[in-house]
Amino acid sequence: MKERTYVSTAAIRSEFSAAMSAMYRDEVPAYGTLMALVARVNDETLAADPHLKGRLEATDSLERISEERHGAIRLGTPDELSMMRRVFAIMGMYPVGYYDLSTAGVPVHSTAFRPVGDAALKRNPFRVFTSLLRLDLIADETLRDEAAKVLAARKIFTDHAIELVGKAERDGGLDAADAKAFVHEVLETFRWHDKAIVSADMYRRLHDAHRLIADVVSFRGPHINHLTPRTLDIDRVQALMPAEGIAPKAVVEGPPTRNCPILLRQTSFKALEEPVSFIGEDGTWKAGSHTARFGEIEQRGIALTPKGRALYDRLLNDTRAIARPAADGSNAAAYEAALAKVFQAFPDDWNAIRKEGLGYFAYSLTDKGRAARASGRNLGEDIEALIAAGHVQFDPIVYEDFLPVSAAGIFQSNLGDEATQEFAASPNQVMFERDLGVAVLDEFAHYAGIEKASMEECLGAASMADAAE
Ligand code: OOG
Ligand code: NI
Repeated sequence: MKERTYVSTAAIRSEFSAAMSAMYRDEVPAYGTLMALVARVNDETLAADPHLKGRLEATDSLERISEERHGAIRLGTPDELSMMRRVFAIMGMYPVGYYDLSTAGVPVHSTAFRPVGDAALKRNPFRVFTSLLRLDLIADETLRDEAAKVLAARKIFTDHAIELVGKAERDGGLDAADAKAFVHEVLETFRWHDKAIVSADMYRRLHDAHRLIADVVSFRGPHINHLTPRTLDIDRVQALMPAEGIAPKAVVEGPPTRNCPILLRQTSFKALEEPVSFIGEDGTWKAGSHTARFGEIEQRGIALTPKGRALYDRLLNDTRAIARPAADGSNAAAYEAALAKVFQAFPDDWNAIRKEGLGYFAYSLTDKGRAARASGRNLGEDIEALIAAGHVQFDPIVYEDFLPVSAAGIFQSNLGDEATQEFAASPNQVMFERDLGVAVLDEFAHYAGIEKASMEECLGAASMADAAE
């Protein structure tokens, strides 16, 4: 029997990410402008910092950066979420982390689908921040029922996409022709539709309950609402955006500017008001508009340990107790000053971060360490001694996930400036995981695993009895 050859999940993910980027650039030209700006700033940053360039090259991370992006979608029902999980699994993307946005006045909870494991991330780290609408947080029972009815009737996946998912699950993969069709069919789910599936009146009522509810319920599918390229210098891109005709939000979300970047910093530009039409009583279309799609950039830093993350969360809270960024940007300077001051308590030196157990690192032999090994010396297994002797180096492991306070800030900046709604904090990870169909993965365990594997490999290489290569 002829052996079937399947396309790797990573190759399908790369194809899909590229197809999505092309589609969004077509639909939202400002995204193309932002991509060009980010590419330019990344080139300039690398030219000015040969050490950074060298380390990115040595850790196989340089190539992925220009290709790197994340997107976001908002789903309406548990069925949509569990099917989306099966779709992403075919691209090697799994749900990592649980984000409760209800505390921030956004009636959703979320996870991020992304590749896990060092090799898959280096190949292509495409991620999708995926939210599920929480109708249970809508007070108006009639509206809640109407919305649920509209959502139950829509089909966000094409029949062929669903068939191909079943086939991939049964056979353990897709061949080249099926993989190509899969990318094409799944892309349809993320496409923008300018014809709503509700009337103007219903849209208005949904919108009045919460703008996000109108965005999720009123359309045929969960249009991709932004795609975010990764920059090596977010402050520089933020400063250059206005000259490109793009107005960024007032403050960058996340930690302040630092020598040693931690976690994730993000900024976005406001969602565009776009023409849509609503179903009229008599079957005619009624013109209107909808605001959902925006642009964002991000800079990624080191993944923090639970101890480092607790320190980050505490410092962010302390900052926000001094100044909470206003939607209109009026206190941006005061907020940034408070952020910089409070975060002085977070060490800004890689070795200090490492020694205090605040961040995750990948360990490897230096050239000097390799030369010593080649001459047959056993360098021992004392990691601190190896580092002190210059035989071992450590590189920060990149944070691949998201931050709930930042995500809320990004959501809010796109929900308009009307007073934000308050929901009682009601994280419900159990319900989310039931709807998803699996438990979400623990981000910390994942980074710890990458660190541990690098440490074992490095110590093994430093101390093997047989040094001959
Ligand atoms: C998602 C907002 C969160 C991020 O980068 O934190 C997000 C949304 O608006 O649907 O994308
Ligand atoms: Ni985003």
